Amino acid sequence: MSSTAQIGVTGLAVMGRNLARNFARNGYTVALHNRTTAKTRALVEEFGDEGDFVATESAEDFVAALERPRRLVVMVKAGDPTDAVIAEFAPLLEPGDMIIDGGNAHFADTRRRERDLRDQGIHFVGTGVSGGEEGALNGPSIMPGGSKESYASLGPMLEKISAKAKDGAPCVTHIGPDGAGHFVKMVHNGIEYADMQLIAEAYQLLRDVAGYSPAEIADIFRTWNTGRLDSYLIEITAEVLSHTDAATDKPFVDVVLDQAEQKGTGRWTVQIALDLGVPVSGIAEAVFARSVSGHAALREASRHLAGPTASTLGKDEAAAFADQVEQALYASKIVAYTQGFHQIAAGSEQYDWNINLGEVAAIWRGGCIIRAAFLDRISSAYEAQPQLPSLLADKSFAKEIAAAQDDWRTVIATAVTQGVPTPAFAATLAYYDSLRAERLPAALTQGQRDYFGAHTYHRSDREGTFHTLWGGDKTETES
Ligand code: NBP
Repeated sequence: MSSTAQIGVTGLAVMGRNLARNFARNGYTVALHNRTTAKTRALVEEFGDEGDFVATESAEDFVAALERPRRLVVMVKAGDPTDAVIAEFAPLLEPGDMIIDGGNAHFADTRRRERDLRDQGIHFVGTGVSGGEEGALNGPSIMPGGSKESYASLGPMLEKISAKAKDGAPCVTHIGPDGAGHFVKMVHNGIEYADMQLIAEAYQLLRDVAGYSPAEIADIFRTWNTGRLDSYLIEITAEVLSHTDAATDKPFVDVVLDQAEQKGTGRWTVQIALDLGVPVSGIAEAVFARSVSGHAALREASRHLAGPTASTLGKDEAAAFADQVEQALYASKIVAYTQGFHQIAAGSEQYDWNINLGEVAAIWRGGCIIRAAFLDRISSAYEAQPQLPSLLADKSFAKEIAAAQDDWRTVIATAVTQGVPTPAFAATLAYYDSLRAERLPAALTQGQRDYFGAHTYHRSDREGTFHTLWGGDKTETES
């Protein structure tokens, strides 16, 4: 077999198949491989005329079809299947070759795999790919980690197949070494959870408090989508809300079981945030909200619990309330992104990745699920001040939140008095208020810790570590 393919894709389920087609449509010769060979043949039969494919049926033939250094994209189920594929292909590769894992791997696995393959001279490029199957075909947002050398060889190809932002910039950049790409993809998904939950809470308020129908709420979201909330998620939310179920003629959203599922990247984001000590409360509440929704038996057993007497607003009040909800949604969204970017900064520091936060925001402007007009603003904020301690420290975001905060508070207060659960709205506001507080009750917490565990405390008026003899005469000792 002659080595003509510039890139190869193994794992031809929806994502791999569409990525392979994307490479081929962009003029690359693509070697194809899948454990079940029927899928390889089906791809060539259906889409063979889209470009140059080299179908192979064995690992040896696949590797032989690739020009050197070999670029081998793995798009299989994350976890053990990825290790199995690496174990199958690594012995067939040579120093300088690249294995590009485009699956949703945990970044710790990516770090392990990169380390193991480095000794063999193989570049392992853990790569986040966002945009679902449509993105994979027409241009995803791509978050590659791995070595600089691998990006020099691979980058131009990824730039070609990636989504392009409105200004034409490719939605891909070298994120950083080893697991950096998969870490950033994980946080992207965490932010996605928060964004979706905030939109869902806005919907619930517009439905239960303002009394709008799903079709009316779809129109409200369409209007919002022409302003600062302009984003893919708001756009598809309007589509989902205006959809009518053909079988019952009811709004689609009323016939779907209200139990949200998850694949795990949101949970990982929160688990890792806890390890890093980063408060991602908006993302965490979004993950917990899905969890609560899935506890069907617990919810059933709790329906009798008392709540407030709820009332629906009149027409004029409802319109004004909808404007307030827009303010609340925007303010909470800024906080959720602030938390996500804090986590990326913390991960970057912990693992020495040197991630450019402005570039991360820039490559999320197109192709990915959280693409939104306001990522342009985040990107500019970090470009102007790469060491920005928090997005909330950016003057323009701080100004917008200042303008939104009265409505933000009113909306959450209304939700509380009406008994409508808005965990992500409330958590993001609490985070905002915690950050701006002159004093937090953490001083009292320190006192309690010192009382029961002699954990010591620091004073605000002088240096040192102190302990009060709580069980004795309450004198203070210094250690
Ligand atoms: P799946 O995650 O459903 O994986 C199916 C593929 O894995 C098939 O090609 C299958 O081969 C292969 N595979 C399995 Br399962 N076990 C294997 C093994 N032991 N050895 C070799 N191959 C094995 O596919 P997907 O939905 O296309 O996703 C691919 C990756 O992309 C996943 O990591 C996913 O998390 C990630 N991702 C998905 C999306 C999305 O929207 N779906 C978005 C972003 C990232 P077979 O045909 O022989 O069974």
